[in-house]
Amino acid sequence: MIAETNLSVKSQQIIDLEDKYGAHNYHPLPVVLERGQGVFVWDVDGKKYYDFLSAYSAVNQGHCHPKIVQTLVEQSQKLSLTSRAFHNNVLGEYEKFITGLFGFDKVLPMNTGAEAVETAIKLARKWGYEKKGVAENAAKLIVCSGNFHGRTISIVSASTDSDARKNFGPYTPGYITIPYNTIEALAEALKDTSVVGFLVEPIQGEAGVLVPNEGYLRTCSEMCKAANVLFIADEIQTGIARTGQMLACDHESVKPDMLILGKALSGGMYPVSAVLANDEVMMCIKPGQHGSTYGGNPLGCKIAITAMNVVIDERLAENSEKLGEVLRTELRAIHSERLTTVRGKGLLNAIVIKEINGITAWEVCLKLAENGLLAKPTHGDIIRFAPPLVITNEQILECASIIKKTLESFN
Ligand code: IF1
Repeated sequence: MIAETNLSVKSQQIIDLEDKYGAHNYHPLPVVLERGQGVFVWDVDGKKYYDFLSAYSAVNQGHCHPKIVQTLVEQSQKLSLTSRAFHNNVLGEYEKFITGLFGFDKVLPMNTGAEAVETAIKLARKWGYEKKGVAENAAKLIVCSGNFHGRTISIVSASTDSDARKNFGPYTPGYITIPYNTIEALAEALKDTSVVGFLVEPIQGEAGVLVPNEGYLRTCSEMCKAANVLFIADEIQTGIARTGQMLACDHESVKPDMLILGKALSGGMYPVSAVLANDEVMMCIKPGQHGSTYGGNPLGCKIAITAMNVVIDERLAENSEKLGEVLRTELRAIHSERLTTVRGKGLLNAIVIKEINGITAWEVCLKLAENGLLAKPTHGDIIRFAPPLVITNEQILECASIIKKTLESFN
């Protein structure tokens, strides 16, 4: 794959199919992938790339991890889906495993991240009415500007990004929006006694890997406790070892009242998401009040158990912590007037590109792809770098030199 103009015939034919028959809800980089293994992906012409996006941190365990594939193959030939109309022999095993791993009484299993966020919003409201005593239909949720929590109507109703929300109204009411990483704003919002929860990303991913001040999460969780408001951590992107700890909240020893997981919970093999909470919150939902056809299916549960054991057995959080430091050090040593900022935690990082002579982050990503590294810009000038957590020190150093070479090639 080289620049947008001269793709191989094979790649162009495949892209033309998407263009003609598929919704245009994305603008992908002009690369057509066919195979993935570990930190590498190959395009249809056999060109090999480092994957520095990891499907937005869903393949933390690396592409097509053999142990996760094996679980998929085995369970899919036994029992894939029963619905929750009946019990199955896997769900209880998974629920015990995942609640024990993260330290909560119970889990509500869903499929996509957005579904889990919607579930958390419903749980917070239900708890607010039935336990906190908020007047019916008056519950409010505090969210942060710059948030990304998914693409459903109730979630984009909380968004401050015009692309995410414009012309999708009327919007779901009941949100108070405050600036991210600003304690005073949270203190003010918490004075409203109809607030039931504070929904926050420990690091704002889509906003461009915005890492809050040291102590922000701890102070927020303490303020929420004092105000009898649920601290709800959306760890769909920051969780599962991505930032150098199992959860980004772990960096400050913060235990959220509700934990939302997705993406790498299943190692990129199958949509699995989850909301974890203790009984005071979780038992507010009674039979028939929430659910989903695939939620808690035996195939997804088995895959999630294997995917999480891979994270533990291969010590991916430690690797993420160590190699994140290496990557940021290497990137900060690059002398390029285009490279203005390097930021991140663990292996969730981003650089900010200053446009010079019409060279934007998009052009940089096209050139990175030519040089064998896949990454994609967000919000125009930010490039997120998030390789699978199985990457080695040698590979990180090679990727840093690819990034260095690419930036210098524009000089
Ligand atoms: C897209 C990025 C966007 C998430 C957090 C919930 C969800 C996501 C913190 C919803 C999903 C994905 C969605 C995808 C691009 C990517 C993304 F931040 F990761 F880069 F959009 F902001 N909470 N993030 O990051 O989970 O329903 O997708 O399973 O929609 O373009 P989902």
